[in-house]
Formats: sequence, C-alpha cells, structure tokens
Amino acid sequence: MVLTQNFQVTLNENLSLGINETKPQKCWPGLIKRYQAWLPVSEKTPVITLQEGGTPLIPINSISHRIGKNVSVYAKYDGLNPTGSFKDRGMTMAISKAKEQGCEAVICASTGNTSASAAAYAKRAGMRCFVLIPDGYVAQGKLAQALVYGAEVISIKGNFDKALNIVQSIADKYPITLVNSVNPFRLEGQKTAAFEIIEYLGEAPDWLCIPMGNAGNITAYWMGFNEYFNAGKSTKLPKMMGFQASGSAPLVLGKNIQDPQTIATAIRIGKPVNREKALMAKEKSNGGFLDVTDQEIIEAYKLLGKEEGIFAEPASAASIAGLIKRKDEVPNGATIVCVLTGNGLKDPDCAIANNDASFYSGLEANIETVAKTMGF
Ligand code: AN7
Repeated sequence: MVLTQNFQVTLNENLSLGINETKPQKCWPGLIKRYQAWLPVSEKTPVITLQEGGTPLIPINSISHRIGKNVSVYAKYDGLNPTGSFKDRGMTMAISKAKEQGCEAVICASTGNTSASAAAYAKRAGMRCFVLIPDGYVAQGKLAQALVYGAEVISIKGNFDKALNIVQSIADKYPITLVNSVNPFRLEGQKTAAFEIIEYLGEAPDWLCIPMGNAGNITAYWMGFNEYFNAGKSTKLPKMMGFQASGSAPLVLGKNIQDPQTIATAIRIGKPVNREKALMAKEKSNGGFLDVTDQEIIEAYKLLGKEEGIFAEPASAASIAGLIKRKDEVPNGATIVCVLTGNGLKDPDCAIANNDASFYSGLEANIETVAKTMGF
C-alpha cells in the first residue's frame, strides 16, 4: 500500500485552494496531511487516505435569486469525496487512528454512506469491516459500494437506531473498533470542512445550512468554526441551521421517533446519538432547527439538478429545502453555505422516480422519428 506519510506539505493556503496559478501545484494530500496541526495525529499515525477533502464551494445562483435580499448562497459539495459523501472526512481519521492502535477490524451501523466509507478506508488499511444496515432502506449505490469494497454486510430487520444499539454493544464486548460518529476521531476529521469554507470565503458564512441525522456533522462543523474563530482566522461564527425530514425529526420535535420515515433514507434516524452536542451548537450559535417535508426535499433536489447542474442525494437537498423554507429570516446580504453531504449517484432509484425530464423511450431507430420527437 502506498502511504502518503512522507508527502511534504508545501502548499500554502492559497495554493491549496487552487487560486494561485503561478506556481506548480502538488496534488491535494488529503485532509490529515493538510490539517495535521489541527488534528490529533502524530508522526506515528499511519495515514490512511484516499485524498479526501478539498471539495468545492460552488455558488448556486438560482437559489440565491430565490432567496433575494442580495444573498450569496454556496454549496459545499462534499458528495465529491472519494466514496461520494462527507463521511470520508471522518473515516480517514477514524481508520488511521484505529490502525495506529493496532486494530484489525471495524464495525458500524449505517443508513448507507458510513458503511461505504468505512469499508473503503478499512480495506485500504487491511482491516475487516462489518456493517449493519436496515434491511431494505439503504440506497442501491451505497449498498453496491459496501459490497465492492469488501465489507461484511449484515442486514437487520430493524431501523438504523436498532442497528446502532447492536454495534455499540458488540464493540463494548469484543475487540473491534466502532466507527460511527460516537467515535471522536470521526468528528475531528469532519470539522475540516469548516476550515475549508473559511479559507475559501476569507471569513465564516452568516448561516450554515446542514441536514441532520445522527447530528455528528453539525457538531463537527461547529467545532471547526470555533477552532478557526479562536485562532483568529475568522471574525464571526455562523448560525447553525440544522434540517431534518418531517417524518424523522427527533431534534426538531424534541423527542425520539420510534419509526422514522422519509424518502431521504440517509437521515432516517429517530434517536440521534449526538443530540446534546447538536443542541449546544444551535444554542451557542443562535441558530435553529426545522423540518422539511419529503415533497420540499424533492423540490430542492430537482432544483439543484436542473438549475445548477448539481446532483446531490435527497438527504443533502434538505439543506437547500430548509433554507428556502426559512428565507424570510435570512438577513440582507448574507453569505450562506448549504452543505451537500452526499452524491446523487448514490440513490439512482430516487432520481429515476423524481425528475421533470423528457424521456422518450423505445422509439424507432430512424431520423424522421427522432427529428419529429424533437419537434422539427
Ligand atoms: C448524505 O451513513 O448516518 O447528522 O449511517 O449520509 O452526521 O448523521 C448518514 C448520515 C446527512 C446526516 N447527509 O449526518 C450513515 C449516516 C447524508 C448522510 C447525513 C447522513 P449526521
């Protein structure tokens, strides 16, 4: 295996963002090398990386126009990570630290993305990876990934919350490392997305809009924003605006949900383990939590695709749906970042069932028929 341990990080912050084109650029080294001073790693930590992080912050003007008030809305497109979701940021840390500690196997419960990411990084580290998933509720792309990456997949008759209970007990009893977001190294890795946003904008945004499931990611972003703020790299902290699907909104309703339901299967979670930390982030940032219906999620999902050319998975579109829903509260001239946590390719069934495209199938293979169908 090729490790990037000896890679010399010579990038300065501007270069790492690709802004300075006058000097030759080295490849993005992955977030552990890029942010090693901010992470609990040492010379001895074997860096297991797929060069995750360094994802683009894309202006999404059609959404800015919808909000009005001269706002600038950006998408932090973390669906462009190596396994197609933000989980890679946490997993490079969790697996590198597990490797450092001599661990040979990892386990997680997952609505899909964690399992794909855990499997990829675990296998790269030469470890076994067990994943527990809710039977029938994991999007096809995610399941395909876990299988191809060689995970040992256990599908249970029960939802994510049940699966998480089981893996927590197993990790307590047996020599296996848990890599869900209760693992503190996961959040350490994920906080780097906030660093990237501040470096790109030169300041923290006014609002951060983010989907919530287990609420690890909102917690990690809040950590990251605070660390850079305390280091003088930004002069303000964003309001943390968290969004959940209406059928699966324990943090909005203030109580656990026994049977969470939503088309956004990634965030079909009724008992978030990071509840207290997420509530703290909301309170300290003077932010807010709100739920969005599946219909609002799908509207935002379609807008992103057909107006912005961005294919994000339904759970990610909850951040856009939420911003649109709260648009009356947005301050004039605000800079807003919506986190797009996962790639749309993860869930092809949802895409095919929910789009406004013209799709003329099974036509005769001749010019006249095709031209006529095109309206000529
Ligand atoms: C695309 O993969 O929980 O609030 O098991 O896949 O940090 O839980 C996924 C969560 C948002 C919510 N967007 O993040 C899993 C899992 C996408 C996700 C979330 C998830 P957290």
